[in-house]
Amino acid sequence: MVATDNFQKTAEAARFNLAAYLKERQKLCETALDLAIPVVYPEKIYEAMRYSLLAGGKRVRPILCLATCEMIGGTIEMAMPTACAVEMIHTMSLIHDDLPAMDNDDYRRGKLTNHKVYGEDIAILAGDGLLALAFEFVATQTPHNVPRDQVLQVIARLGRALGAAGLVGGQVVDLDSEGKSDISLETLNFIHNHKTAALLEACVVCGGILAGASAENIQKLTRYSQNIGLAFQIIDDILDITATQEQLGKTAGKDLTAEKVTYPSLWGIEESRSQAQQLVEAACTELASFGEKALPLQAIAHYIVSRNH
Ligand code: GRG
Repeated sequence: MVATDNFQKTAEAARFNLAAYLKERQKLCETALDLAIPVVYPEKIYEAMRYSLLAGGKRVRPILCLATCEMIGGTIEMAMPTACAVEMIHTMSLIHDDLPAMDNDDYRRGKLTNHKVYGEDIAILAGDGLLALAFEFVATQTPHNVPRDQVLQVIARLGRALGAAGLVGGQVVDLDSEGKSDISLETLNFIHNHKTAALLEACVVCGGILAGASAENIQKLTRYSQNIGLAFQIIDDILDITATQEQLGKTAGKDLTAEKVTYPSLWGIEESRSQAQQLVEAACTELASFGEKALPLQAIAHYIVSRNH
């Protein structure tokens, strides 16, 4: 049975070239993001927004959104405005996270952080500008073959994923936990389910909504994305210990220096890796009913635990 499973996994992997897929999707996203923000007066703010948005990054979130829309039967065009929006939102959260009032980081995506280049005032506004544009972009750029009530649902989902019930709430508990060594697993899960998993869930679920997914399929997508969301953060914590600044594009070892409670600090590296692997297996199982159409999302789930940056 195990031999058959392994054989099937190898055969599927051979049929699906993830590296080529990611490269092609990254290129599509780069082009769309570049076109999304022309530089006009007052140039300084558009340049600051573009500086962080076009600084690279793996583009995992927009690619998840596109892949889900396609798996459910939609097209890349239907999901591209939302894909751009989730990357704008993710980038704004990184800009604000890096500010001296929060994580105080000097490097991000291999470059100086936004506030180091443009100053704190403009960095805050660049984040605000990206956040506002994200919603405008979904509302005005989603093609009209997507029913308007689905667009409205996407806007509502994104808003919920970002606010106090999502990223903002997770960041608040994270800030509150700083310097405390007695953080429980429950609190750690709360932080990362909100700070990291909520946006990944919104990417996947919104991709499904745009393609008209049924309520049952939305449930499957929700469970898939919650599992990969937590796995993503566990690996992020491991990489903070094991990867170099060059690989990460930001300061390495920050969690250790700040004596932050992380998954590896609670479980150790090997157990953390094994937990992440189990979450990814569970995520992939959720998509079994989609057959071959689920290969991209399943391969992305495996990439999340095998990545080195
Ligand atoms: C969203 C309104 C609003 C405010 C932001 C600052 C803040 C509130 C939240 C912090 C969210 C945060 C920084 C979470 C960390 C998520 C994470 C694991 C980032 C790393 O993502 P990667 O590895 O990075 O995908 P790249 O650079 O590849 O995109």
